[in-house]
Amino acid sequence: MSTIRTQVAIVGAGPAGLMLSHLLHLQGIDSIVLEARTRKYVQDRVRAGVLEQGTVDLLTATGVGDRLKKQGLIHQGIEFRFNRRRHRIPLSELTGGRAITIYGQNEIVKDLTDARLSAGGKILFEVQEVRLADFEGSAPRIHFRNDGQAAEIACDFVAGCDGFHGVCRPSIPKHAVREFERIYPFAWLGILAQVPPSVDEVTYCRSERGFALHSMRSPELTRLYLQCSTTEDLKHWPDARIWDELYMRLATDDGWSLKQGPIIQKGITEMRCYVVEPMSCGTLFLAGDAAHIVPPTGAKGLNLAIADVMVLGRALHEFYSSGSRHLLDTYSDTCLRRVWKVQRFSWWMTSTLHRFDQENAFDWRRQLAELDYVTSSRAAAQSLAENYVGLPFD
Ligand code: FAS
Ligand code: PHB
Repeated sequence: MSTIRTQVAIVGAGPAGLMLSHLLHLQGIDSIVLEARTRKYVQDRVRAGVLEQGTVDLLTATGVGDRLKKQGLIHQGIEFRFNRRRHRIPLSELTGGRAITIYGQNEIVKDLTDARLSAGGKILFEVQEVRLADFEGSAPRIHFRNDGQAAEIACDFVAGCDGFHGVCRPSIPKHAVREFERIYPFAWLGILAQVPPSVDEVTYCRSERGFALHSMRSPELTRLYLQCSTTEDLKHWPDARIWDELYMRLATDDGWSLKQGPIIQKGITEMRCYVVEPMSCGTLFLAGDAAHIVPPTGAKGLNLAIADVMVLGRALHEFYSSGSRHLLDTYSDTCLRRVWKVQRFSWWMTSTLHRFDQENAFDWRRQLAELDYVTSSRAAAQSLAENYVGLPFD
């Protein structure tokens, strides 16, 4: 069996794992990334699309922002729709010029993978049976199979960036962690359509028939979501039914209309809130969806993953440059402060814009009052805008 030596072993080639490997490379710290899927699979996987200002600034500052700069769509506002009326939240005006950028998560994964491989970085795709060992001690190891051969990595630290369904978090003994969870009684049916967007900015809609969201990926590609039940079966959603439902939910009284086109991708996304505390155990550090899940209503999952690895990258740099473990020892607390604020915002967006089975007429009116307040009070709109473009890093 071959043993590979590195400083930081990273499990997962999603945005968290790849960004961490990139940050460590820029600081002269060696890492290896293990990924269960093929390169094509992770690069084609349609997920996030909204980047906070801080995420864009970090990608640009670390030299992987060229394509983002050329192809990203900068939005200085978002729109809320309710009672068939449109209300714009001027994000940039309310946050001193900060904005969001529309750029697909899969494009970021492409940019980071290219940057890592062209800099001689090591990413092993299609590995199997990843198993962590001795991470509670000072000499962690990762056992795995690569091309059918048993192999192991000996390292100083393990970064668990393997998402919610990975192996790193479950490797931590149950008694060493506390879990916080809320699962919503609905899901999102998401589509990617080959048609120009019918809105200029990301549009959130609360309608009698349920939530709907109009987003995009480019001037030719539209991304749309609608609230559906958790037991929904895609075969009961032919394209025509999806467009009809979106048409009805997004409708306004000012003549706006929804452009329709070929649907090239469909998927159902569950809606859950989840946090594990602490986000580290010995030499194992969790980042991104491996440690926390937010419902996508606040567009925060990817941005939170990047925020985590920015903190972890700094902590590992401090350790390797000065021997101090201070930032490593405070990594979990530092990240959790932001995680819980983002959980709060994502919960607010989800509970204000979706229909709940158990709701009554009072809840319905209260939701409307929430939206009326946030679209008519500058103070409330500013709070929303500050959260949406991304809270400043501590
Ligand atoms: P990821 O899940 O992206 O990556 C983990 C990687 O680990 C995967 O490549 C996986 O294959 C690999 N892996 C898993 N187990 C392994 C094992 N045992 N061995 C080796 N590798 C393993 N977030 C936003 O900010 N904005 C949005 O607009 C948004 N929209 C979303 C829409 C949808 C439909 C979904 C599902 C999510 C959305 N999110 C959004 C959240 C999403 O972007 C996640 O937060 C983001 O992918 C988290 O990145 P990672 O933590 O890197 O995890
Ligand atoms: C997306 O563009 O995929 C998107 C936008 C906003 C969200 C979630 C997803 O809240």
